Amino acid sequence: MSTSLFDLSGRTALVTGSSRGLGRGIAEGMAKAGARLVINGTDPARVEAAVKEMRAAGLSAEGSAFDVTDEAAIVGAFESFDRAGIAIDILVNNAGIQRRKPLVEFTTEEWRKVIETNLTSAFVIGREAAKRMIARGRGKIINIGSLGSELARATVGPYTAAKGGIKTLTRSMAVEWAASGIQANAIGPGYMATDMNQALIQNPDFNSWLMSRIPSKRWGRPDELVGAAIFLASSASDYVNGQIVYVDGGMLAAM
Ligand code: GCO
Repeated sequence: MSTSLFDLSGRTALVTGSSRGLGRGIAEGMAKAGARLVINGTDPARVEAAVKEMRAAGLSAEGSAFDVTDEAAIVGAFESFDRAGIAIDILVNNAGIQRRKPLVEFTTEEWRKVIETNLTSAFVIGREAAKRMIARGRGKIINIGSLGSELARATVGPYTAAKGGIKTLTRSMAVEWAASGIQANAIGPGYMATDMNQALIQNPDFNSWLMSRIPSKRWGRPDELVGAAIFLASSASDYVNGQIVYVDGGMLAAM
């Protein structure tokens, strides 16, 4: 079967939070599928390093360092893309943070920081990307959700609330923008072995519980999100809208 259905050649993808972690894995996978990648992060030096490493690997990459909670920086970044003639064909709203403590101990400021980083950013960046995608009559938006988009775990209340919002924001984007040729979907990673989860990975009691809950009996690898990302970024998903694809080793299927 032709692989052109999954070919991203000629398309430019912006992946937020892609200088490391899940975002970096998704960005590299999309670049290997032919896309030109715009690498984002808050730290210009880390973004530059990621771009250099990807270029050294023969991949098409450039950097755009901005804080996804800074609306003026986001608007400025898209205006710079406009001036440079860069059309963002694929947006992956990946940037996010995790904070773990009992809900009653979170300050309102801590709550706001998680919601702003994990949810509001997807709205603001999605809005700026969609304005331009609507004008072109096509675009792909992929929001990164979580098992927390469906289920709650104690001590991660703000993150869970944000990721629940990602699921329904994705549906809102799909409903409003599908007629303009935009497909808006989400990926729900399960427990992936990333820096953000190192505290959990190092915890024997948590690992024992988690392995009892995951049918695949293992943590996921960041590169295991690439297939779903390429599917949702490519022509293979042109009639898929408002969906969340879980890559979770079967965890959501199990009681
Ligand atoms: C946690 C983890 C989870 C995972 C992922 C699961 O503290 O439970 O950080 O939130 O990262 O989101 O889908």
